[in-house]
Amino acid sequence: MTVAGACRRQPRIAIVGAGISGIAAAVALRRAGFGDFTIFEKGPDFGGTWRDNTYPGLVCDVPSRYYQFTFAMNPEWSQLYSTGSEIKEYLCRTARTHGLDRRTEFRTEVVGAEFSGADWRVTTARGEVERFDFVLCATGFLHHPKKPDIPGLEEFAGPVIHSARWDPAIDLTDMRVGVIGTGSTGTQLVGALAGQVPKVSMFQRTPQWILPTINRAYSPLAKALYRRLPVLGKVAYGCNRATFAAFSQGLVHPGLIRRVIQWVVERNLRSVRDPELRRKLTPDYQAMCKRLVVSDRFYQVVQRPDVELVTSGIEQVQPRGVITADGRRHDLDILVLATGFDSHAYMRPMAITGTDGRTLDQAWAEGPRAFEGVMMPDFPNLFMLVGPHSPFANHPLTAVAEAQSHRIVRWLKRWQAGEFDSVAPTRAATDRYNARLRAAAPGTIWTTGCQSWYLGKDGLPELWPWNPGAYEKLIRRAPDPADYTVSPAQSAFRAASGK
Ligand code: N01
Repeated sequence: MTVAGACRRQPRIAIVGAGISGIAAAVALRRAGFGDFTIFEKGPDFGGTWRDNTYPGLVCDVPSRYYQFTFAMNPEWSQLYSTGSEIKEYLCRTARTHGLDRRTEFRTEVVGAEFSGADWRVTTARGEVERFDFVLCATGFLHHPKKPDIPGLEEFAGPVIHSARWDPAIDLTDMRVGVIGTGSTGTQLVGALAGQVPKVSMFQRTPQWILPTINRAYSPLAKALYRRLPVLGKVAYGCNRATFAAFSQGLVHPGLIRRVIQWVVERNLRSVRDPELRRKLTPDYQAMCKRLVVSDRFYQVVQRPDVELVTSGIEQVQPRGVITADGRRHDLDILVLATGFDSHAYMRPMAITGTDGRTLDQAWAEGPRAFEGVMMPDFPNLFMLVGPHSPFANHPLTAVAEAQSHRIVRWLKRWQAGEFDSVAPTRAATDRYNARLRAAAPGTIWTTGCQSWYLGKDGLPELWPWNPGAYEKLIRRAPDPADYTVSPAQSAFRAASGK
């Protein structure tokens, strides 16, 4: 497609992934009048991580009045922090309301995308190849379960199940359950299983700070008010946003918020009466260095006689249980791996090839890098949603995805106006941007002495190191043409940019 005579041309767009960010992007495209898009989704439904995760006790730790799209405010949330299934239903409903089911190819995995010089050739696992002007990678970063490398794991006689691949058909009633991992998932699982099964053994490698909370249900009256007065939903969204902005200050700057949070979590830990158990549960790093776990019941549950916190390291798994470094054997009937995700994969293992045969693996040899979280040099007309260094620590991805969709639509409009055929950020701009991120990283809580899935190969967080509000401001402003290389019409592009 050429720029000449290209007035009001319609781009063909591929969106890979029908989770939160894929839905946000597709709705933004629709609303901006871009109707020629296909969503490729490897699973059977919308919802992404909220479709894949169905383990008992799954509750979102961001209030639902904030963890929702601004274009689809839901008055019907049943409680302050909604369950995974309620969020999944909300996402499916929103997608269908906006007609996205008609544009989605479910059970269709994209395995590769190659830039031909003029457009993208997108290949599915069935071997079909389709051509698109733009590719939007909305694959998220919590979708590849991480299996621990523990000797003997394959020998275990009972089921071994990752939390993100929960099997509701398994009857746990008489089972002694081993849960490996103490992140957000492990703590929620143990909270839900305690009392429902004869025994839960929780294998802890690193203790977590726990932020206490109260999850309350919305009364029928409250829901009716939210239904009748939509402004209430907007007010609640705004209040939550302000609260999270204040909380985020603690993540990216030392100071009062950090001290307050530290005080709160230490006080919460004092609810554990047994000093020995309390000692075992006490982290040796600052609160929020790892992603803060939010729970209304974990400390109560871990003090139950039918719950054991095992802190001696796992040496080996045997057919009937686990042997720990202190020589003890823990008899178990099922092992649940709450061991997290390969959060650095992003859209991999898709094989993505940009200009001059440059592959994504080559571009990311030193770790995932992007320009402003959404684009990469050498990969023209390819956008990421919630890409590297987006602000996703305790911040709702709904808000991030909406802001990034706004930027993508802006580029599509310029393409449609014939300003360019392909656009990518320059390497120089991307290097400068990433140097700024690296320079700011030491000021954040994430580099204060803990291991976490936030950290990349270089030990620095793959997170936006400032307040999320600053990111939204950045991504919603007009891109600076000096940071981009466009083809073929540099002059038309610059003239339109007023530079
Ligand atoms: O995973 P994690 P997660 N032997 O990586 C341990 C989101 N989420 O699934 O700390 C023993 O945080 C590991 O130990 P250590 C949220 O963003 C959100 O819990 O590395 N243990 C750790 O304890 C969250 O942050 C909600 O020493 C091993 C645990 O496994 C993200 O998902 C709910 C081990 C992994 O913790 C991931 O959370 C749930 C081994 N070999 C999840 N390997 C909401 O509420 C790993 N571990 C929105």
